[in-house]
Amino acid sequence: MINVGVIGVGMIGQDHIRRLSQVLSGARVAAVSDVDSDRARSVAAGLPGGGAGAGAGAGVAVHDTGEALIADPAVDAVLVTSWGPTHEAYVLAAIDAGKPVFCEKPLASTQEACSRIVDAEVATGRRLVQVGFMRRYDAQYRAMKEVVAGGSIGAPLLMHAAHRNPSVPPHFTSDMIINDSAVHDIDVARWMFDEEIASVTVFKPRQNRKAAPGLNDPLLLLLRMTSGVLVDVEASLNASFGYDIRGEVVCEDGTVELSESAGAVVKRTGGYGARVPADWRERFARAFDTEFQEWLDTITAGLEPTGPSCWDGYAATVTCDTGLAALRSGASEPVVLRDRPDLYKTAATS
Ligand code: NAD
Ligand code: ISE
Repeated sequence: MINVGVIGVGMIGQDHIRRLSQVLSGARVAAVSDVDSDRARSVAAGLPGGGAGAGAGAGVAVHDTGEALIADPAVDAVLVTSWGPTHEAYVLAAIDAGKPVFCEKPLASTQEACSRIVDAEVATGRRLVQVGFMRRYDAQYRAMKEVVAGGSIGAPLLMHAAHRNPSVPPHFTSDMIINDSAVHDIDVARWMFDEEIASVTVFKPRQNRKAAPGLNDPLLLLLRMTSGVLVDVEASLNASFGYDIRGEVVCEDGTVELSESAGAVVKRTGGYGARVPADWRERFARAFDTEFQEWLDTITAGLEPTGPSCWDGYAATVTCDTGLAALRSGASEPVVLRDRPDLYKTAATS
């Protein structure tokens, strides 16, 4: 049984706590921490053994700081689900403590911070960190990658992708369309074709009337892979009708695409239809489950994580930064990465 400590118990933190405690096997939430201490206490109180103070036997400990949680000997592994700019300090502290750490995206919010994490992990000589790019665990994306890698429909030429959110909170900015939303599509492109992104161009279509003033919604990103494969990504924030994730890879002898729906398709007089997911929690629920079960299984076996690595987190953040530069310049901007350390020479398997 892996005792997991969770730092940041907001929306996704609570969703992951639910899956760790109620859906998956082999884990127990042993401790929580949040700058909002009332929220941390209330989340702990809702868990089996909850309500107890820090260090209290088999209860769920509530720590004042993330650092105290990481240092708690009762915590075997750390889950970081706090705001992006706070990730670096917690991931570095977990590496320093020699504890496996699962960090939600982004690994860190600047490329310099990601690079410091890469250096710290490389210095230990082994992987301790996994980054939360859950699309790699989605059954449809996995099937798509298998077809592309299998070569049965020839070499890939293009990928079309759409990432449509029904709506976003008022604090959402144009930059966040790239580094909070499209970062997933950037990771998918790198993983799908097992190669880096060479350049990014960003186009601004006509603005959606539902978008807040000044918000460039939607955006169209054009990613050129090092092999020349082109990936276009429509990133929309106010699709209204639901959370719609689309992907199609065009190869020399055929195409492969994500299915319309994972659920049942209903036909009735005059038409047919299926459910559109309400949000990312619904669309990727099974992917998150698989992501965490595989992470727990590797840790339990004493192995290094096989999922998205610090290198993947670093490359995604650098590519997002390049996208921000392209948004401002209107030109194609080159992605410039540091040398890939030997620890990450083999691509993550998930
Ligand atoms: P949220 O605002 O709902 O929750 C964040 C929580 O972290 C809050 O409770 C906040 O009080 C707490 N917090 C902030 N700073 C902290 C600190 N220094 N120490 C401890 N706690 C702190 O945000 P969210 O939507 O749950 O997002 C959290 C993270 O998860 C973000 O990095 C976000 O990008 C990521 N995320 C990933 C996905 C995905 O699809 N993989 C989806 C949503 C969010
Ligand atoms: C959110 O933070 C996520 O990571 C979701 O997967 C993404 O679809 C959404 O656009 C982001 O805001």
